[in-house]
Amino acid sequence: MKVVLCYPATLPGQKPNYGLQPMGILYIAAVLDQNGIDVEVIDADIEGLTIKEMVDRILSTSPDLVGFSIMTPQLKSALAVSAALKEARPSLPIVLGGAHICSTFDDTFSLSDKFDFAVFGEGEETMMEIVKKMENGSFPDCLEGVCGVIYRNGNGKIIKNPPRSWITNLDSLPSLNYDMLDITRYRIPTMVGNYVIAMMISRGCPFKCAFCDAPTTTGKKIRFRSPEKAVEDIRHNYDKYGARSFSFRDSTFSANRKWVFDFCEAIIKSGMKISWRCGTRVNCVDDELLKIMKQAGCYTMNFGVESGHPDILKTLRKGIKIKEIEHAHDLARKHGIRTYSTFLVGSPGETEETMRATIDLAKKIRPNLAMFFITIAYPGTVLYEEALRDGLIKPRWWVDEEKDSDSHSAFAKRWGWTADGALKIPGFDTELWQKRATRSFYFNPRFIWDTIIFTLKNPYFLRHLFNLGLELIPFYKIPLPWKKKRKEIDLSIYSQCPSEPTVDYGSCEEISSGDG
Ligand code: B12
Ligand code: SF4
Repeated sequence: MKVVLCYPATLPGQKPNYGLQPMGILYIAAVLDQNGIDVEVIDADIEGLTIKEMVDRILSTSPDLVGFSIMTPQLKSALAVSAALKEARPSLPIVLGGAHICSTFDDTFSLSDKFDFAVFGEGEETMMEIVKKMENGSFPDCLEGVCGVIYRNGNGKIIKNPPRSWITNLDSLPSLNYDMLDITRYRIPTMVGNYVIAMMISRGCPFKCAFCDAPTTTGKKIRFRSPEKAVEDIRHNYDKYGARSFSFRDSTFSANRKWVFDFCEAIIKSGMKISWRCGTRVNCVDDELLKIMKQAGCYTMNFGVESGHPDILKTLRKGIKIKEIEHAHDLARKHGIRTYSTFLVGSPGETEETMRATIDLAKKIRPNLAMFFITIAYPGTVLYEEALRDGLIKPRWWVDEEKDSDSHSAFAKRWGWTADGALKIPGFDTELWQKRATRSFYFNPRFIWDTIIFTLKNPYFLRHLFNLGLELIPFYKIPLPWKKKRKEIDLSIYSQCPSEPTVDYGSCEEISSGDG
């Protein structure tokens, strides 16, 4: 049986300069491969494939089962490709999985009948069980009772099976095989080296930030791969590909202090000279911890600052104080760890005054890079429920949102810079303030000076500056006579389906019920 797993292009036909390996499908592929199943992975996003190219590429592999991994912005692209695949091969089974499905469950069935089933929660064990059952039984009956699956049965009824328990022992998972992709394509502006390897060493997040989907999609209880296994994985990539640059995408990398110490000690002991990036909370770091992280190769740290105003931090349930934000940045600077800090613009209650506080704080803490993202209420978050209740968003805004690939650069779309799904805050212009904050931070003489000095010492950074410039300057808006407006996806991909939309996405508890 041949399984093809695809990470669809967010903006079909637009190739990004930056990106990371899609780990969700790489994990599923690793488990299938370990069990002798013929599996192929296609990252259509990094390749910037068009809808037609995605369809052709998938069909050329003669698959028996096709799976798409989607975050909310990739839904339409996945449904458009599915519709075209079904037209070419009506009996080809298609499955959806990923963060969007983990937070909306059966909702997508009410938008399209061009896919057969969806997997919510972790996909490794579920996909393995499905593939075995498909090899021995008739489809879709074989999906009956498989935990973590939602499917349309022979009578067209949508059946939601019980959730699957989270995988408690992450050491039971095989290492990822990056050979399934061309690793040299992957890089990010915050890291050194020609390419970077993405890894996820823990899963889950115990915190409760109102805007974040991580606890919903990966569980509220944090689970770890052991430091030994994690270092073994790094060693494998270090020896096999000569990889020196790693991006750890764990939700809160330093949530467990002891684990970080053990991990850093194991890296130091291994003698590997690597650079890595991780993301964490400002109140999950301290002097001693940052010291050992730096010794182990921590190069950049992403702090979720979100706002410079205590009221907004409170509304967002961030659970951090302004003092802690300042202290964490001071400590990182002391240890020579670069900081990349992320802020939100247009949260509930946002005003010009709260935004000024955010801009002032951003300049005061002097991160090496900063991003001002527009606050988006993703399904499955507390923010979604509250914004809906307060009339700040439309229900299922991601369905109505017109995706016009000419109106945003791929970078803006992929890295959450766009206003699709922005909250409608009375009297506050979110896009204007996003631009203002960005300009104010990057045109600050102190930032320019710090960056010039850094670039002189680290000439590799020039390439990032050049690439970022290319991504951010809106060349795509220039109306060249030979350029056709690329509007591949329109709302006609939604077919009339028998099922009702799921208005209440349920709480995180629904999927966490299998939690240990
Ligand atoms: C890495 C990452 C990224 C990378 C993605 C690179 C890539 N090529 O994958 C980058 C930085 C580019 C990115 C961008 C964005 N991200 Co992001 N990202 C993450 C992060 C940190 C880890 C995701 C991951 O790789 N997990 C590891 C794998 C193993 O887990 P997984 O993906 O959940 O996959 C498992 C299951 O979902 C399932 N599964 C997944 N795919 C499939 C497919 C099939 C067929 C099946 C059966 C099962 C299945 O099985 C997998 C294994 O168990 C999560 C937060 C977190 N800590 O989880 C946010 C997260 C997924 N991102 C999120 C968001 C909002 C975004 C952005 C929209 C905006 C932004 N600023 O972050 C953009 C959109 C990108 C796009 N494609 O359009 C949200 C998702 C919200 C949603 N409803 O979709 C999350 C949860 C973070 C959050 N704060 O809420 N992101
Ligand atoms: S923002 Fe960070 S700390 Fe907060 S819930 Fe999400 S992953 Fe956890």
